[in-house]
Amino acid sequence: MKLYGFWRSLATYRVKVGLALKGMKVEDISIDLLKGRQHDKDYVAVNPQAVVPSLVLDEGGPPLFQSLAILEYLEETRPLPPLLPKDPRGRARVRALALIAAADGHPLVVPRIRLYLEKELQINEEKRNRWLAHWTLKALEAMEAHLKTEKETGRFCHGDSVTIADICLAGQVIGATAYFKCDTSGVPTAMRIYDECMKIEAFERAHPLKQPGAGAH
Ligand SMILES: N[C@@H](CCC(=O)N[C@@H](CS)C(=O)NCC(=O)O)C(=O)O
Repeated sequence: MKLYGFWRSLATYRVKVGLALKGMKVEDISIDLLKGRQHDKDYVAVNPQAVVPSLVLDEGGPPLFQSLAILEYLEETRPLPPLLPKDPRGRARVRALALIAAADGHPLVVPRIRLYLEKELQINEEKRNRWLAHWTLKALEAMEAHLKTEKETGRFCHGDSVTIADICLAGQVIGATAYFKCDTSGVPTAMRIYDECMKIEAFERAHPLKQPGAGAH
């Protein structure tokens, strides 16, 4: 399999963690988002949305896209270890927590949004940075509100084993801490769970700042 991604990409991080947890190996292909390579003709042929990640399967066929859809595909094709609980209600909770990060928080800080704020709306760097930190923390606070009160929260977001919610939470915390320097003191449960995740090799080794080329820009 080939994974088109980028060291800094949190959506790529989600897929890398999922693949590692499932014990699957991929060839990494870097699409340099900071140089705008996602818009190259060759890559747009892979992913017409011009975003990473995209996963090309060994069996061929069109590449998979959207990190959560890819994680669900991995779950369905390689059920062990499970990344979703068995009960429908638990699955709904895990997916909902994951979506707070992946659908509500993360999309507000991706390169195309940042570029639009800068070039089209002429928003200066100081204000852009406030935007990035604000929306990143908002999503974490929304997750925290569930995690700190709901009895389903355990060592991880849902019980004592890793789920897709933890993968998305970890990416969101990386955005908050490694990129946007958010004050995370108000999200202690999220941070505790993040620390638990980082004890697991799949989470730790996929960390964006540990990828080849990290920090090169
Ligand atoms: N919802 C998508 C997000 C994909 C996405 O926006 N990826 C970012 C990197 S994390 C990207 O490629 N951005 C390119 C751009 O904004 O131009 C997913 O989860 O896969």
